[in-house]
Amino acid sequence: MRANPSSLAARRKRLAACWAHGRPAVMGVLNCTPDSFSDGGRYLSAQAAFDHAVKMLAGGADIIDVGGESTRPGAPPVPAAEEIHRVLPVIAELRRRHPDAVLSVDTSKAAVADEALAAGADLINDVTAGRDPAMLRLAADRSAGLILMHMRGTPRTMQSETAYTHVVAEVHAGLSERARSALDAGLPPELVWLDPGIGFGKDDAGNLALLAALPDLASLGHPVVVGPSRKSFIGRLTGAGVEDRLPGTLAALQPALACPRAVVRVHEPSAAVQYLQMAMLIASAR
Ligand code: HH2
Repeated sequence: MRANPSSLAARRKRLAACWAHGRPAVMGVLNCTPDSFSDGGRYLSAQAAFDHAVKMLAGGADIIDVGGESTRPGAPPVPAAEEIHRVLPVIAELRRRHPDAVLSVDTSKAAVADEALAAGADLINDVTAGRDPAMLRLAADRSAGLILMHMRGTPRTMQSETAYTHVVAEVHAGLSERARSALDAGLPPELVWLDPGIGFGKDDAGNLALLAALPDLASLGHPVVVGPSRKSFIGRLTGAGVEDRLPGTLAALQPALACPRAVVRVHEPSAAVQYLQMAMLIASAR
């Protein structure tokens, strides 16, 4: 089923406006899950999730990423019906009350993405880069944005698959191949966003190398997404506990400043906005 042209035009307009501030766009994480690694259980009720999203929008978030299944290492899979039950009321209410907000659904199931797009989502955030064969076609049919994130294996197995010969070359080649498939399915390049999958089956050196190489990923010609927020590599490298990783998170956003169209996926959008604003002002004063 194709959406009507006026809603497609509105979606295109919202997505293009993500970079209206001239800095990387900030995506606020909204986990409607009982078991996410840093905020599991906090936003399980639709009201708590909605209130948190509104707070993130007020703090400057350009995009709200609503997820109903944790991807932390070892997380159990969630049936599609349960995922839909967790995310749909939140997306529908956000769309109704915040018509200009860019809304993303964090799912790897086309059935969940389908419902979320119908409820008002603009963007599919797929941590499996379109492993569900229906996903690329769905995004193309609906003119939805599609984030293709690199991950080896599944959340259950990924941490046993962290050995690469050349991590940057292999991850970029994998994403380039997935982007090609998305273009072949009919998506235009500006709707295909690429993410190296920080923390998804990479060791600490791999995560650092992929962050440093974010501008090289951007040179493939697509917007890039990066999600280091609060992740365990920051804890291992600095000794900070999960609640105390904001400074390390902000430092990890720095490579996004060198990309023409970047999105940073974070748990504390207002801090990220402030960091990016100041960093841009300092760079332009040089
Ligand atoms: N990281 C997480 C989830 N989704 N999507 C993209 N595109 N990039 C990421 O780096 C990414 C992601 C994991 O973080 P979080 O959502 O906070 O945890 P959980 O998966 O446990 O809900």
